[in-house]
Amino acid sequence: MTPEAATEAIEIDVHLRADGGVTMEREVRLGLTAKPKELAPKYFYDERGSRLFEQITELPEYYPTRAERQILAARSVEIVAAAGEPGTLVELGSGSAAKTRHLLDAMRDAGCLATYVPVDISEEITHATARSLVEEYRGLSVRGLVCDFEQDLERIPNGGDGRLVAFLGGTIGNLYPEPRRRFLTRIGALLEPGDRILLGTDLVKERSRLEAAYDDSEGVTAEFNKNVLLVLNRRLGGDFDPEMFEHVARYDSEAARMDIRLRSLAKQTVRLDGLDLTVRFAAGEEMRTEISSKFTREGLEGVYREAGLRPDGWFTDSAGDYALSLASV
Ligand code: SAH
Ligand code: AVI
Repeated sequence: MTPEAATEAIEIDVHLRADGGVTMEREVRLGLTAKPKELAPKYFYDERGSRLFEQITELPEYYPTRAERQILAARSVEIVAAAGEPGTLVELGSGSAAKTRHLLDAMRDAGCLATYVPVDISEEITHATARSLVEEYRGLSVRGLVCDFEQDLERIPNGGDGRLVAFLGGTIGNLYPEPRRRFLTRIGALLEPGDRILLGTDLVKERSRLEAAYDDSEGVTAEFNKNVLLVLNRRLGGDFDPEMFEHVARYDSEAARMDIRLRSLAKQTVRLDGLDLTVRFAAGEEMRTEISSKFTREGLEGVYREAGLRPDGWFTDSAGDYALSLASV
């Protein structure tokens, strides 16, 4: 494809700085002045953070990506048929869309593939993904959205030719229960009768495997976690020293979620000029940077019900580690 043709096939709207970064400033200030301190996981994903996540997906300990890929490789034809052979695939938190190719292949082979709508907060990876996909899928139109999907969900274009809304990777697990219910309810409002959501969820399993998946022996997840501090330094004029924090990944079996934190290695003071804020950390103080919820089939069915969605498809990998589920309105 010529560069001109590729440019015509791609349209990406960026809505990150529509509010001049005010949301980030407000959220980070609130998080750093709260007790205990907390940062939202969406701030991991600058260009380096997206690259580190890609490395995580290849780690021996991080099974979710492999499990989801296995399901998609085996069941995408069935999923696309169950979704009514949609013309548009919307993908929330699309990242590199590596596994998404299985769905796109199935849509192309069914003769319905027209439009792919990647929705991601990371601008660089969304552009790179769009460029690769228009090269790989002849005639594909990419209508991407770079935004916070929790804020800008309603900007997703209405395909008119049937939509499958994929939310893969287990990213739904990074939302707390109440925001998750609101988010799924809003997705439901976007769906027309016959459209489907396809949700990837990691399943409850033994602590040792979960904790290893989030604290790998090569230290990639630790780097990914600390990357949020570099993002704050760059975007909010901070002077965090990532070496002064250590990565903590614990499974909270009562809440059925991984609890990811950064622990301050000493008593220290951090300055964020962009917020005109000085933050004090005690030695050993922990700041949560992410949760990653794990589900059971029954629990997830309850989550769907609370959001007014009807589960109508359940697919797991051979080891039963991970599930893809379909739901409709
Ligand atoms: N779907 C891919 C990537 C998962 S990583 C996979 O399964 O491998 C999570 C992705 O969601 C990242 O690409 C990140 O940039 C994006 N993301 C995280 N929070 C987001 C938010 N609030 N709004 C939009 N995208 C977000
Ligand atoms: C993107 N999300 C589903 C990943 C997860 O497993 O919760 C992010 C991640 N955090 C640490 N490792 C991977």
